[in-house]
Amino acid sequence: MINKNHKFVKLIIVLLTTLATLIIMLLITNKYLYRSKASQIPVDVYLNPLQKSVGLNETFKVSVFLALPDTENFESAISAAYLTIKYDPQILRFSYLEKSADCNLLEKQVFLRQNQSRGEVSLAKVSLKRKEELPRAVFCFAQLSFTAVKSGTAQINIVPQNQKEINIVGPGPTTYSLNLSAKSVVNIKVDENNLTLTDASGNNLIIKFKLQGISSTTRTNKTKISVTIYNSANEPTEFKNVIATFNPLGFFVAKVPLGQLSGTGYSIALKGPYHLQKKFCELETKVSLSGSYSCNKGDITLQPGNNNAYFDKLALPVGDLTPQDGLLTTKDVVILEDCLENNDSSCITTTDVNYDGKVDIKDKELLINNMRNEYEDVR
Ligand SMILES: [Ca+2]
Ligand SMILES: [Ca+2]
Repeated sequence: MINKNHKFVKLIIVLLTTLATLIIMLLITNKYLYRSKASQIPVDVYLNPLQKSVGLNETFKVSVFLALPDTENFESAISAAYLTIKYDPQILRFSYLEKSADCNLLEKQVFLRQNQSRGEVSLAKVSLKRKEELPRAVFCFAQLSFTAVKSGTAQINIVPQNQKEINIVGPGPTTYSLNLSAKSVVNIKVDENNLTLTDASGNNLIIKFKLQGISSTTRTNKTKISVTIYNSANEPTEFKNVIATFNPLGFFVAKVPLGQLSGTGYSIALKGPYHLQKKFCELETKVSLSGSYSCNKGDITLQPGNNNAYFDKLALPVGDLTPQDGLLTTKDVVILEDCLENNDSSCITTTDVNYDGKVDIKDKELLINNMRNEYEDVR
């Protein structure tokens, strides 16, 4: 009997020991599993928008969102991140980093490096806040502005962790891995005939035009033009100092706020800083076989919203230098000759008509060649 009892106790002890070992093993395994999980917290990257159709020269924004699975644990917040954003440099150009408060939760930017030839922007941001205030869940890491410089399709994406030094760190020992998906890629379509500009709210005239002698610019890619809109009674509304932006494909785009101007029978005259005025009677210029264009009666309808004008079939002729008098005369030639081979800033500003940063024979030729056959369009 004693022997039997002894055996029973022995059995109980063995069972208890086994159970305890199992529990300890389970705890250790669990702890180990939890740890390995914690060291691998995936951070999802979302870009917004995922699809975008833009016009040439249009500047648009792309937001980079980081998303953490654990929203409760302060330790698994994010206090700093370093990412590289890649884009097609043939089609797009990185413009600038937006300073919007919504995308500045990691408030201190410590590093921004752009490599346009490779199409890369590397950005590091950190937060100096206490860990309770650090961003968790889904938050906007950064907002970047790009400009479309060529027609075609392009992508913007985040460089994967195995290709580039990528770092996301939190306030605790937790480490993070970058989790990319289809939502980490933006598909951009750039259409050169889509002149719709991002900031073109209200009623606008968006003009695509060319300036004679300019297929590239080395001095500046912005210029100022005058736009005069004549209604059917030939009454002018003039817009001075309208900023136009050069596109590497060889044309400029300018935006004129139309206000209340709408209806039919309009004509539009453009005048550049060194140029004779040209008048256009249709929103899409039809040039003759010889490449010339002139018109009398305005046939342009201006509608609410954006009106696109394609005046780029011919270039505004060089001819009227400052002080502009509306004519190409010997006075203009004298102004240019006085500045020939003189590249101080005032000469460049007044007589570098082909925007290459120097006043030379090329500028003079443009002017002289036009003396024979160019006259300014008036009304
Ligand atoms: Ca003149
Ligand atoms: Ca020049």
